[in-house]
Formats: sequence, C-alpha cells, structure tokens
Amino acid sequence: MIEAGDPWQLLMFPEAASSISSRVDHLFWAMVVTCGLVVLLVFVLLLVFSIRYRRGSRADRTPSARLNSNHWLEIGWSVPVLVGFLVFFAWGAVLYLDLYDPPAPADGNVREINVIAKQWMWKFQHPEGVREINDLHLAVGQTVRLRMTSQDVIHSFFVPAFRIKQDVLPRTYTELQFTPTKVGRFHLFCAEYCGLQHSGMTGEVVVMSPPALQGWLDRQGQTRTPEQDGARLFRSYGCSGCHAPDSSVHAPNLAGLYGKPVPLANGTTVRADAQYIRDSILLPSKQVAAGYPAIMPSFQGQISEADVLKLTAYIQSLTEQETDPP
Ligand code: HEC
Ligand SMILES: [Cu+2]
Repeated sequence: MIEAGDPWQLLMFPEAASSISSRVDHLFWAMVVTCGLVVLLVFVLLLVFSIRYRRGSRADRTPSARLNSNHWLEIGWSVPVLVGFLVFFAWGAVLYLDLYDPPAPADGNVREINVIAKQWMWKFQHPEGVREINDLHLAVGQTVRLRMTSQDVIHSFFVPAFRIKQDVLPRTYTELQFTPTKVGRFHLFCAEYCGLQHSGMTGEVVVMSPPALQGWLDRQGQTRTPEQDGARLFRSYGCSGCHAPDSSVHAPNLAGLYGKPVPLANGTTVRADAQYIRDSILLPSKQVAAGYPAIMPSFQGQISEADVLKLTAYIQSLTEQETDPP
C-alpha cells in the first residue's frame, strides 16, 4: 500500500510495514551511501590524476621511494577499510539471525499460521481453523509465525513491504516470524519460478486492527481448529490404535513429546519439532525412537500435507497429563 506523497514512492521503494522493515532499509541505505562515497572517491581521484598526469604536463613523475615500499601506509589504509566493511557483515548477520532465528516476543504471544504452497496458490490456515486462499488476514502489532511447506515444487513467500522472503520447500518445513506494524493491504508474491503460472501466484496480506481481525474471524463461521481436526484424524488414520496409552502395541506415548529431545535407536538425539513429527508419520524408518520396534507403517501418499499439519497441531497440543484424544 503506497500512499500518494510517500517519498518512497519516488524511489519505487515498497512501504515499510513490519517490525524489521526499517532495520533492513537502514542497512540497505548505509551500504548504498558507503559504496557511493567509495565510488565518488575513486572517480574524483581518477579525474584529478588524469588532469595532473595528462600527457605533456610538467608533474613530477619520479618514483617515490618513500611511498613505494611503505608497509605502514599499506596496512594503515587497508586494515581500517576492511574493518569498516566488516561492520556491514556484523550488522547483516545480526539482522539475519533476528529474521530467520527470531527470539520469542516478550509477551510470548505468537500466532501460528500454517501455510501450504502449491502450483499456483497459497493456502493458509489460522489457529482458529479459518482457511483462506491467497489472502492472509493478520492483526497489526501481533507477532505471527508461519509454518510453511509445499505440496509440489519450490515456492518462495515474499512480502516486500515486510522485507521478508523465505523459500517454501516440499517435504520440509520452513518458518518465518514477523510483526506487521501498519494497517493496510500488502502484496504477497511467490519469488521462486514454479511453473507456467508462477507470475499469477500472488495474494494480499490484509493487516487489520486486532478487533477487526476478531470480527473477520467470527464472520467466517464455525470451524474446527487444527487440533480438533487432528484429534479426529488421529483416530481415523488408526494412529490411536498403537499410540493410545491403553493400546497393547508397544508404541511411544505422544503426550508431552513436542519440543522434547528424543533419543533415537541409532544413538543420536533429535528435538521433536514439526519436521520430526512429519518425518515420523511419512518416513518412520528415517528416525526410530530408541527402545521401540520399527513397526510404524509409513503414511506416505495417504496423508496430505494439510492433514500432517493438523496431526502435528494435535500432537503439539497434547500435554503430559492429557493423554486421551478429546
Ligand atoms: C502399527 C502401530 C503404529 C501406528 C498405526 C502408528 N504408529 Fe506412530 N509409532 C509406532 C511406533 C512403534 C513408534 C516408535 C518407533 C519409531 O519411531 O518408528 C512410533 C513413533 C511415532 C512418532 C515418534 C514418537 C517419538 O516418541 O519419537 C510419532 C510422532 C508417531 N509415531 C505418530 C504417529 C501418527 C500421527 C500415526 C497415525 C498417522 C501413527 N504414529 C501411527 C507405532 C505406530
Ligand atoms: Cu510459486
């Protein structure tokens, strides 16, 4: 959303509408200005020297022994320049980590949204269960975390006004965390060529005030949350036959599993994140939990990405005490 009279518009720069946008812009402009000054210096010297040492000028051309092998001069100009440019490395690294390995927000309140990309659309599911395609409604000031995967090829989630971009990969979850800071409608693009209608794989992020978002969610009608759907699927796919606490099969109890370290049969340990749960369902032989027989069947080709996300939401919602599916 670019307003008339916005100075960025003249520069064809997207508006800054997330908590990281202006930080990215500051780094960008600092680099442009610094590199611009270097270019200016080089061109001024080029001009001065080509006038001073033009053919036929009387400038002194005898080689200077004092300048020719002066190590301190060499070190004195190259080390500060190196350090100066390494500042950009450090600055960029801090920003990168804040974007791609973000700390939890101070109030611990993150809205988790599931994203499935496919040729050629974006499918979103809100924690309340509301689904939308290509449009994503969010609340201003509310931190969001997207858990993203692709049903087919590689896509890339790109919202220029938020200065965020992340590849969306098949068989793998990628995440993005950000906080919108302005109410408005912002372009969403796929930034990875993904087939014939790639250029049409666009949408809009609609940022509203928190009460407006609540109203919008309410108007979408009754829905089941991903956890509720997941609980239902957990029974219909037969997971509960083995994983229910009263089952006669020796299978791990999944309550409290999420986020915990899991010792594996091969002696290593992994953290039970969404990727681990996805792989446990679709590629059970990849990582077998220690102390259990590798009898879990693969559900590859039987459970869609959307259902895997719901099962994961359900397993994520299970706490240590609450073991029975509701
Ligand atoms: C035939 C019995 C059986 C069925 C059906 C089954 N599982 Fe499993 N599952 C196991 C066993 C045994 C293990 C432990 C060995 C392993 O990791 O493969 C396991 C491991 C897991 C793990 C990793 C647990 C841990 O503690 O590391 C998850 C997550 C999981 N199953 C989820 C599911 C889901 C979701 C379904 C339904 C789609 C399902 N399972 C269906 C037997 C089963
Ligand atoms: Cu795409």
